[in-house]
Amino acid sequence: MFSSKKVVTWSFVFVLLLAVVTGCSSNKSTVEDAEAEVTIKSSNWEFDQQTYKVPAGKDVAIHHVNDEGHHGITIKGTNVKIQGDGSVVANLKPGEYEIICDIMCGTGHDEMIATLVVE
Ligand SMILES: [Cu+2]
Repeated sequence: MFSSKKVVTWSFVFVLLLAVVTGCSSNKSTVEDAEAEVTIKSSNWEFDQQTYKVPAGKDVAIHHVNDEGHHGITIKGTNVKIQGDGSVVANLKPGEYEIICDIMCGTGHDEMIATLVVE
């Protein structure tokens, strides 16, 4: 006896396994297994460096830490956006990208600009 319920269950398991296998082979890595990392620290009202460098074409863990105040970063021309403290993984093309604070943090907000060099 081969019930249709069983067929549905096994199909589901198969699809799930397929998803796991293809998921592993994709290049979307986690913060833990990124190939490089960079930490951007914010205070009132500046980033701890004017320029940050990361390798191109690699999974880079980008960390944002608020040392003082409450800030967030957006890296223009990429989909990197971290509001408050946090980390994301990005694989970027070579170039220079502008890092800005994207949380209205007060007087010096507009001056919070840095550069991310990807090479
Ligand atoms: Cu700001």
